[in-house]
Amino acid sequence: MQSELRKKLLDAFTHAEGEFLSGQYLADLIGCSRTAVWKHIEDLRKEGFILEAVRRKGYRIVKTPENIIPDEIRLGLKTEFLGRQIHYEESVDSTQKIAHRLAYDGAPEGTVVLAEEQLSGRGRMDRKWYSPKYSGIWMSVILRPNILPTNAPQLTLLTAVAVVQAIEEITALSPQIKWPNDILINGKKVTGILTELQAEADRVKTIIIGIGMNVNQKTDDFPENIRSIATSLSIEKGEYISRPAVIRAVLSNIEKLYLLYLEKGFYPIKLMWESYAVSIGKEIVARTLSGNISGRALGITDEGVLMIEDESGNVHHVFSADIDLSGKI
Ligand code: BTX
Repeated sequence: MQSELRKKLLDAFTHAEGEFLSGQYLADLIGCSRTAVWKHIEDLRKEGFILEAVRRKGYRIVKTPENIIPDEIRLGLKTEFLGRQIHYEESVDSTQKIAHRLAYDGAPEGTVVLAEEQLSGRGRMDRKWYSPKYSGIWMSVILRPNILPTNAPQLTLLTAVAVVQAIEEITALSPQIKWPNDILINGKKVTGILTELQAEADRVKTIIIGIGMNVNQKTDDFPENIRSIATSLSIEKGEYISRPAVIRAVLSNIEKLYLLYLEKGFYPIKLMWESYAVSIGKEIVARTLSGNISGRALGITDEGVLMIEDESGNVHHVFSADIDLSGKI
């Protein structure tokens, strides 16, 4: 949208002080058709403005874009070390990249990288993670546990539990986990987790946990290729959700579970994880790089490895895969 048009529209809404402005009024004001007004309103929505449209009344602004202000997060944050250092950016390629660099340069454990948008947000196996401006939480967390590299996937599962508990606390929704890293609500993906390592042969130096949470997107905001599989907290709850509140809850739950993990090991986390897992006891197909395995998901091992029992009773250990819950190859 031209910056002059944008300014005229925003000025009009500012003067309206939350009252509705009709489509015709706005069309006259900026000298365009009502359809063009609607397009401009959509542009504002993409920038993070929350606009209400009501037939015969017109449009009004409910909320201006909410930047995540690091101080606002720190203010109510009940953690000892997680999120005490927040590296905040408006727009980045990927928060993972920045976190890797900060970790390499010696950033303290608990440092968090947050961005309003990612231009090349990444998922597992070089997949893309769609991270539009202002509507989600795109964040990477730096941890330095003294564990073996083979145990690093446990941190993905730990983070999944923390995210589920945070969503429950803030929205009272009941998410489920699909092994290893998808958080689903009503069968659709609301959060993805990507764990990356800086490690030596026998020791983890740093774990970078990337968390992508869809918060205030509407269904139409998702690109067509993921519209049927993705959802946001706002879609599921039917209301606007404050991102700083969700961030605080996620960070404090990660810290709580991480301290428990360092003290007691993975077992208590494993029990919690299994209580949220959607696949356990079900017929599933694990699509791995070396082929498909179908059978009943038995649970996870103490290392966080998925166990599947096939038709002949053989138990397969799956370290990395995409899970299909339909049960058919
Ligand atoms: P994944 O490989 O399990 O999921 C990636 C797949 O999920 C994509 O191929 C696509 O089908 C679907 N997808 C892409 N974007 C979205 C979305 N916004 N909502 C729902 N589904 C989507 C999951 O990988 C790990 C994602 C981690 C993202 C965080 S964001 C902060 C950090 N920085 C970064 O670059 N990645 C992580």
